[in-house]
Amino acid sequence: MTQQKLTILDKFITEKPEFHSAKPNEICSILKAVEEASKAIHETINRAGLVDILGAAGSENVQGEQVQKMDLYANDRFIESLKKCGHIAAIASEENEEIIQLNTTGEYLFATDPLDGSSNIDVNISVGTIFSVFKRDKTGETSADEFNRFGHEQILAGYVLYGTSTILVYTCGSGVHAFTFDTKTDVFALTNPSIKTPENGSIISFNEGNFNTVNKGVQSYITYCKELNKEGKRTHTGRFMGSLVADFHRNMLKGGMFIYPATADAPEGRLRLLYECNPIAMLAEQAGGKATYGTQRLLDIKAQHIHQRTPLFTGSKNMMKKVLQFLK
Ligand code: AFP
Repeated sequence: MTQQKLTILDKFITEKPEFHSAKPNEICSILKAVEEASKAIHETINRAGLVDILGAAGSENVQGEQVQKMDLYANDRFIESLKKCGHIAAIASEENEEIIQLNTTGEYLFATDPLDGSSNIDVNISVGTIFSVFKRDKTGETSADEFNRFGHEQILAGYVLYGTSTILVYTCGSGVHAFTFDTKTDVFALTNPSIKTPENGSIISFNEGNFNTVNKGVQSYITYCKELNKEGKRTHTGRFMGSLVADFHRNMLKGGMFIYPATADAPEGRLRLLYECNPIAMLAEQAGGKATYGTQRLLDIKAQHIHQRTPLFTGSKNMMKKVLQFLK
């Protein structure tokens, strides 16, 4: 195997002036903090079972879900790294009921699910960190209301996928770029610049266990996906890992559709707007796909509180066009 000559993340972001209202050195510093925290998480996840990090921590988060030891570890790493970076005023994290104040002089707000899909760690399935950044228009102590913004106001969004390799994917509003963590050289190197998602796809990601609890429109679309073609062959393939970052990443690269609609158990949807759906929707659009909460664009929702939930439909342009016909 020959080692490829690849651009490293730090060099790429300083040389690519695509930050709109944000200053390149500030974005660079925030991404470096993300890099630092995710390297620590990568290392610990890879040693899960060898070190005491598997299983539940014995508490519930604000959503009433079991907190995993790894959730707390990941949350602490992000808080630590973002505090050091100096540009983040406050964090809204899935793991904390209230926002976490970091620096009164910070110019940005950071929303994160530090470890999404963490119930999968015990069975060695991919998990991810999801993050979203807004620019502030004031300084001083942050109020939780400052996070009540439209998704289209995000200036940086991304995720880190801890999978067969660890990949950091981000967008600053002009393209989606992916960097793979090189454990030999300890850097994230550009492996997939300017990702464009296929306009068509055949993957459908939906938790079938929810079928009888979703509305008729979603049911009809799922039934449509199961129809056979004239040759009696399937037209779609089902893939759902229960790990949003992994499901989205696969669909973005291969072409597909991820659906987590409102259900009887979760009438407002299961996924969180600020730190799951907003960043995923920005990435989807930047890669040429679409994201809605039904028939409307997801990035046009104005958040009302930091742990707000929303339905999510995201994927390839033509698949999204099709699902919308069923939702009307
Ligand atoms: P956990 O972080 O609690 O494992 O939840 C993962 C997640 O937020 C998202 O990654 C999945 O797509 C979704 O929940 C799966 O939810 P269901 O188990 O209800 O299908």
